[in-house]
Amino acid sequence: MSAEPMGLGVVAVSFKRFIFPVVLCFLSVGIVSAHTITGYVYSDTNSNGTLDVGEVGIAQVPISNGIHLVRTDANGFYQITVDANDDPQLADGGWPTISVSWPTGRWPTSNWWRNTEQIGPQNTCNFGLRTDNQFLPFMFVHSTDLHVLRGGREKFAGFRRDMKDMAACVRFAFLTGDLLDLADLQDPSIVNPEIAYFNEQAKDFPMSLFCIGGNHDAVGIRRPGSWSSSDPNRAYR
Ligand SMILES: [Ca+2]
Repeated sequence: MSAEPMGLGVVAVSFKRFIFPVVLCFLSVGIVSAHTITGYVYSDTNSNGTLDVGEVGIAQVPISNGIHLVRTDANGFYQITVDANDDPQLADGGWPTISVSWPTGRWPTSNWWRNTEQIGPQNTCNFGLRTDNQFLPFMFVHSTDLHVLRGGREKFAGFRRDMKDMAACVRFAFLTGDLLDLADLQDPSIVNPEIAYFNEQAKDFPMSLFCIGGNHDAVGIRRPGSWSSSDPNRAYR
């Protein structure tokens, strides 16, 4: 990969082979043993997000559990193990997560990552990829540590407007944590409005939007007594 800075937060990139999105591997306190996930990466010719009869596998596509990487075989099949003991930081909450890195000329037809709650007890997970025209220079925006709502609502709203203006030439925006403002240390009365506002601004974003949480996005884990362990916003959810 070669990269040439184009301005604040904008990079023109020539990918030789793969787009490599990164995803944190979130593990659950309740998961204590390793288990294996299997599935296919396939050419989703009708782009419906489902592996249908006649759709074929794609070889040599990387699948990651956030720590380790495997590649699909000649039939598009992969097998990867997730283990809660692999990363101590993940003991705060959440689920093991796997993700696909799609080749140049492809784009996912459904979510490019799944956690084990979404995958379910069958431990099978398929990733569909459609063909995609990708012209050079391939441009995206990387923004980090937004800390929404620090500085007020206008900051993220303004960022969204800027992205709308750039949507014709920028393929996607990539936000890395911290997405929220010290959400690990704050009460629900502060954090939940931040989450609601972030989701509101992220909805129907003017381009594909990829987000990765940071350490302060582990909601409420350093605010004992303020958050229920069953709260759907708590920890890495
Ligand atoms: Ca299909």
